Amino acid sequence: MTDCLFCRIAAGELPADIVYQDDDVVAFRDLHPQAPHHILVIPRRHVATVNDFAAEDAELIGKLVLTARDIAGQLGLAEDGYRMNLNTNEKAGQTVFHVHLHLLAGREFGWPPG
Ligand code: DGP
Repeated sequence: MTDCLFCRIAAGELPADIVYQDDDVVAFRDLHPQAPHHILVIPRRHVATVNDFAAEDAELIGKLVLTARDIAGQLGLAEDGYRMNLNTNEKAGQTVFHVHLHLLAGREFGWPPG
């Protein structure tokens, strides 16, 4: 059994509020939301950080973004605006080492991010 938290969520071994899934990606609500809508979109396959993607993963990377875009649209958030974020390694705030794209919406966001 893997000890990767997000692999286990993707496998259905741990509970999560899943909003979308297919053969390649899984999207679920963040346990500690930083905005009224905070959804994580992950590849099913274990990839620790963005640094570990290969050139051949371009389609999968695109799918993470398009999945988040489509979820934002389905939730009626497209016009109001949303943010996507990929934290990579500790200094950038990555705490779970399975790539996850944050989709945040439902409030105003500052720039630059903290
Ligand atoms: P990051 O800091 O970029 O690695 O984001 C990790 C996110 O994962 C953080 O916002 C909290 C969320 N998270 C951590 N553990 C769980 C969990 O067990 N379930 C869910 N749904 N989210 C989790």
